[in-house]
Amino acid sequence: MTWQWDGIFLDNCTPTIPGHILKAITLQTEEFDFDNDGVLDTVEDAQRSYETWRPYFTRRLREELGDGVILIANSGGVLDDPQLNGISLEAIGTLWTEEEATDILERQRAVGRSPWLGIGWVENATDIDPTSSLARRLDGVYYGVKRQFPLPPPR
Ligand SMILES: [Ca+2]
Repeated sequence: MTWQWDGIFLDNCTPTIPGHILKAITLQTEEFDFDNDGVLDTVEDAQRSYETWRPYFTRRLREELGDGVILIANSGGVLDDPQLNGISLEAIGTLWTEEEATDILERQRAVGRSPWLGIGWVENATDIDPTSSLARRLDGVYYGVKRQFPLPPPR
């Protein structure tokens, strides 16, 4: 494979399906058959399947891309995924305290690949100080300012 990128950012690679994604799905329909077995599935089925297969997805992605490709997940919390080089957390200061974010990032660093990369996304003014403080304290952790895009309305 020829490519000009050194890595992939996996948005919404969270421990569970994020609530806003489930809401977007169920606003469109609550009758879905995501495993195509002819039997309707529930949101709980989808959640269990996602939790079971998400680690398999990152493992298979790593196997396909090789060790030289940087994989970062926008994790929304603890992933402890050994296939990743790092994770990003949104809204440190709003959703997470600086201490909670430090713990989540350090857990991922302990099990993840080298080079380690962590990212804090600033979404609110109250995130600036704790996110920049965390980036100064922890090697390999950076921060950026994220622009929010609202989900499109359901059809
Ligand atoms: Ca089904």
